[in-house]
Amino acid sequence: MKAQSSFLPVIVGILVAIIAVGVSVYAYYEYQILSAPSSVTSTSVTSTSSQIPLKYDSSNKTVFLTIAVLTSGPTFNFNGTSNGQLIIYIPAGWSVYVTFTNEQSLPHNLILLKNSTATPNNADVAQFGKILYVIGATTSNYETIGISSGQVATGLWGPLNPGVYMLVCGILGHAESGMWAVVVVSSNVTTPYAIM
Ligand SMILES: [Cu+2]
Repeated sequence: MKAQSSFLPVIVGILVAIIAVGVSVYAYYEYQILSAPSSVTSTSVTSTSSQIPLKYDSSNKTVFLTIAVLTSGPTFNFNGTSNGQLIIYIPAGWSVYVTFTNEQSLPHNLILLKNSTATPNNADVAQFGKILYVIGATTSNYETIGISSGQVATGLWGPLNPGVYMLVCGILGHAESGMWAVVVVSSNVTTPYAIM
């Protein structure tokens, strides 16, 4: 009995030591997680979550695309993006049903352009591409006319031939100020999606 009781403080001491080591290891990992650079985490999340599936109806080869000019972010934006950040991928020979909303009081329109330059280089979009479709204006008044203040306009574009196109606002200077996105029509695309 005497030998057993003298072991007790030793056992308690060992247990305390194990708990102390465990707590310090846990605290160290917590510290590592909390002090990890936030940019590392956000970069990996962005690169994996950037592919956005688009709604479509394969029976009539139509993609449903919603483009909104937002009041947040860059002034000259499509869905909050500017300067070609938004890239839309469409299967070859499919059509696109576009719903265009402008939440700003500043008027905007939406044009599908077969562009001849990589980026807009003129205030008039017709100077750097061929206007194929216009929503919110016409092919003759697109430089000044648009929709505004929550108005919605729709259009059906296509069927579209394979190629790279530009989505622009036709109002003078808007595309050059960043209001443009990219549309890629390709037989390599089977399911429509966008990245931004
Ligand atoms: Cu505009």
